[in-house]
Amino acid sequence: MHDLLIANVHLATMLDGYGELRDGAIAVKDGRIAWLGAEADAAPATRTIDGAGAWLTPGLIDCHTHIVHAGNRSSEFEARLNGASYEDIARAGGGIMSTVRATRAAGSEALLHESVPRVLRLLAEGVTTVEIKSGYGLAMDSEHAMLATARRIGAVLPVRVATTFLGAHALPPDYARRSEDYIDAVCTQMLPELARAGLVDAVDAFCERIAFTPAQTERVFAAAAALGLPVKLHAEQLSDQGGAALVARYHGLSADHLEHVTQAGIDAMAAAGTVAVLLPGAYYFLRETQPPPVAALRSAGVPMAIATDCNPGTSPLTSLLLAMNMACTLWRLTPAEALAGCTVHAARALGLQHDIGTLEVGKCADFALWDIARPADLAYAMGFNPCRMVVNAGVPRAPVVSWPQP
Ligand code: DI6
Ligand code: FE
Repeated sequence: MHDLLIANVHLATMLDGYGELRDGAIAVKDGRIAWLGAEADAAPATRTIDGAGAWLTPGLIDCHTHIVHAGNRSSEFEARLNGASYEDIARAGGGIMSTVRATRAAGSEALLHESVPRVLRLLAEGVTTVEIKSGYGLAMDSEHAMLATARRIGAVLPVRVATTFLGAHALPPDYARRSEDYIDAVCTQMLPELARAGLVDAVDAFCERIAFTPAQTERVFAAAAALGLPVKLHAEQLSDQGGAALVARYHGLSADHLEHVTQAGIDAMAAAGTVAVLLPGAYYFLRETQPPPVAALRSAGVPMAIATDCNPGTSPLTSLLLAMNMACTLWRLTPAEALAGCTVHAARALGLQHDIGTLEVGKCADFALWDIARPADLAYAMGFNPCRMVVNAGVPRAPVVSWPQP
């Protein structure tokens, strides 16, 4: 006997496009998908939920966020719109270092309490897995606090959390003009210790003129490989650094941003099976004008994921549905590609494709139920949330989760 049957639903399995199965039902046993098929063939279960004609998709996956951080940068946003220059803001101590200062100063409790409301916004829209990066600590204790907070979020809220160590995000002021020394610390102290503490699922870096060089990035990747950890990369966001080819050489899970990626980078990703994680929120917020080469990625067969990049500086975005809409309107992804980008391909970008991202027997029973007429409605609407119910590993919940939980 199955534990749970959700009947009277249309399924988007996300196998081959939407993988539509109308007038279907899905059964769960021990937190996993035990059966799915036509409503008429469903066997009785211990508990049955009437889906009342809703669409059921895999739970959404936000595979690139910096959602754990303290403070925000709205004053910078406002100053810029009142005519302040980048230099004015930097002189006033703004930019990424202001978030580093706020994150270092916040205790673990404050970090949790500031971050949870953002995560709740994602959860209300059917997100069941979120990736969370460090990178606003840039020192052992504060990077540890960020990753431990990410793990706590996964323990206290109904969401699976994948952690990513992004020590090579920016050069901290205490290492000014000593970037090689900082990369030494990242590779020989921070990463090994944080990995030993079980806080690191993957390793990321920011390879860019304003951050770290390809050679420094490669040192971080080599350290990750030595620890058996998968890598991903902020690549080709502002300029072409050859980062996509570099991360592909390390069989990376993903190359993220990619506005400036070349055909050689795309070919290397296709050969390695590296996912392209596209981040329309940052493109929009920075008013970038060069879109990622979606047509070339598509024709090379590189899977495209979509994520919020939720961060206080370049993408203060906590709606994965809006990111889907932006990917379609700004870059001409199809609604089916956008939904695949937040399910099947996002799972692959986290190395979790065996467990989540599609509706298949044996996979984890993470679902979102939507009051929509067709799957394209998810990418179509802006600022509208049709999520009716969410299921985390077989456990149904309301979309809106209260905090602190009763
Ligand atoms: N790319 C970005 O857009 C953010 N980090 C990165 O690697 C910027 C982070 C910030 O400004 O706080
Ligand atoms: Fe990012």
